[in-house]
Amino acid sequence: MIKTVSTTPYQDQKPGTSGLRKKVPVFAQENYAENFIQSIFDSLEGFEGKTLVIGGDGRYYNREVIQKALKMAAASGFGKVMVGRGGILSTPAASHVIRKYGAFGGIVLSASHNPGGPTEDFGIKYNIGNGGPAPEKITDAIFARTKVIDTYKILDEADVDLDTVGLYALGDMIVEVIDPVKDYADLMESLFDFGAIRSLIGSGFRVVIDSMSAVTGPYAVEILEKRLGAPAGSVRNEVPLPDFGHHHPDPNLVHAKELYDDVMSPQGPDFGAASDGDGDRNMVVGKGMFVTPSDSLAIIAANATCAPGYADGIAGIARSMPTSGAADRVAEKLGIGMYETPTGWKFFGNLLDAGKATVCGEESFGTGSNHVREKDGLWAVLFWLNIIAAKKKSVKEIVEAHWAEYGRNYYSRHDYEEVDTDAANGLVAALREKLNSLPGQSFGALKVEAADDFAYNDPVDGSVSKNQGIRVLFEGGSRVVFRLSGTGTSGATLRLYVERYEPDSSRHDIETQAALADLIAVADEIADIKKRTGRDAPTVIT
Ligand code: G16
Repeated sequence: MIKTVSTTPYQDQKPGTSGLRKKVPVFAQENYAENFIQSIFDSLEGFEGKTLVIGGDGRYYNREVIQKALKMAAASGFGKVMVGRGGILSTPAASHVIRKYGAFGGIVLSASHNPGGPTEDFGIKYNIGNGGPAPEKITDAIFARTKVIDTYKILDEADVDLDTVGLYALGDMIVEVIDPVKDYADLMESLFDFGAIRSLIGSGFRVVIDSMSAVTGPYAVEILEKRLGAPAGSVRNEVPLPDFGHHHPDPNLVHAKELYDDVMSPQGPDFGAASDGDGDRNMVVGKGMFVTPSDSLAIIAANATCAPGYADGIAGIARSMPTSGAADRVAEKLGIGMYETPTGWKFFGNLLDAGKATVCGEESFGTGSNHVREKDGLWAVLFWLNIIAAKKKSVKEIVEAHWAEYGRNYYSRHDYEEVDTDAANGLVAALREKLNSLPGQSFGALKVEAADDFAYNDPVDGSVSKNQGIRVLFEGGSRVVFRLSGTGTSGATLRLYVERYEPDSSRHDIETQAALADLIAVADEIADIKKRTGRDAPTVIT
């Protein structure tokens, strides 16, 4: 029976960089999740009788919201929902399932790299039929709806058994519980040379993946251990836990430090990789070499033809504005298009759909391609293994050869987390005021060439996105960028992105923070970071 429930709107349901992310106690408020889900459905047209995909990263509250979403989808007229067994689908796997089965769209339940647990983070995101995050015009419509919603519809039925693959009836709707791993693993096998990677591993090359007690565990075990023959135990923290084992499932030098230290130790593995809560981020570490996400994008693009799925070459590269310009040099050499978008994977969707870009990447440990419409952690790991197998070189040799050919973009991001929101907004407002006066000013040896607030004109649909980050560009190609994160759930997070280009290969072995020290000091001088945030140092440096 369909129930229509009266509700009152919440005013704080504005989707951020990637969907709505809030603490679990916020989501657990009466009708909070229901309001948002109904607002999604109310903002869509023509889905009656069609298929919706639902899956999440298994974090705390995942199952509860999936049951609500299933009953609401049935009450709203969807014909079928495909849901991963146990409520599990990694974000890239959800994107693939939407595309493969021609679904109308999908609901992805995740707060990505943010911690999970009763007082930690949860999130809901809507993906459209191309498998990618909904563009701003849809998220804006959803937000507008959340502000006025007064009823939602839900089926008054028992919960669906999510733990057994099969078909179930829910009112007039069919629920298909699917194996969350198989379709995705098959896709990876179709893109990469599994034979070559299997031989590499068989020859003694030791690979370790840290799934950080998050969603990629079952995927990594199936692909790395079962299909590629890596010894059992090569995937660590492989069981997804609702609280990620109290860890922060963010694959970076701070939260995946144990893995990093292991790979760097003399007796450690040759290659290490980690992924985040929902499986779309990746970190790649080789012995003696951490690969920055920006370099990873450039190197994957430069060597794309090593992988069978990209043997015919790539059409273009896209990166978010704060991502380093390393990929730009590759695009220039290959004579292909290069696109600079705002932060947020949703901005790549149009470029991928239009065939303008084949590979995309972001400094925030995200890399992916046109195989799905999300960034894809395991895809990036497999691409690296494929390149290593094809070139028969170590990660370090591959990275150093790349720098020697293209120059090195020294790059780092400094995060100031949980800063007072007014202080962070004040810092950005003061920077905006200064933009016109900065060009021509010198700070030591650094002279400002240009300064602006990044705006993006989408070349496919003509939409314009303004105020996407403040750039201060110096003569010689160095730059600092300031942005407030759109994914945090408490206070504000100020991100400072610092980049310096060094063409001279005799200067490619400087420690990153030392290579960027003058720019970091100038960034503080220009933005008054320490004074305005009251912090002496960033919380996270990547
Ligand atoms: C999300 C988005 C990414 C973005 C990242 C950081 O990643 O999908 O496109 O780069 O957040 O965004 P911000 O700097 O606004 O915090 P994820 O992995 O959290 O979904």
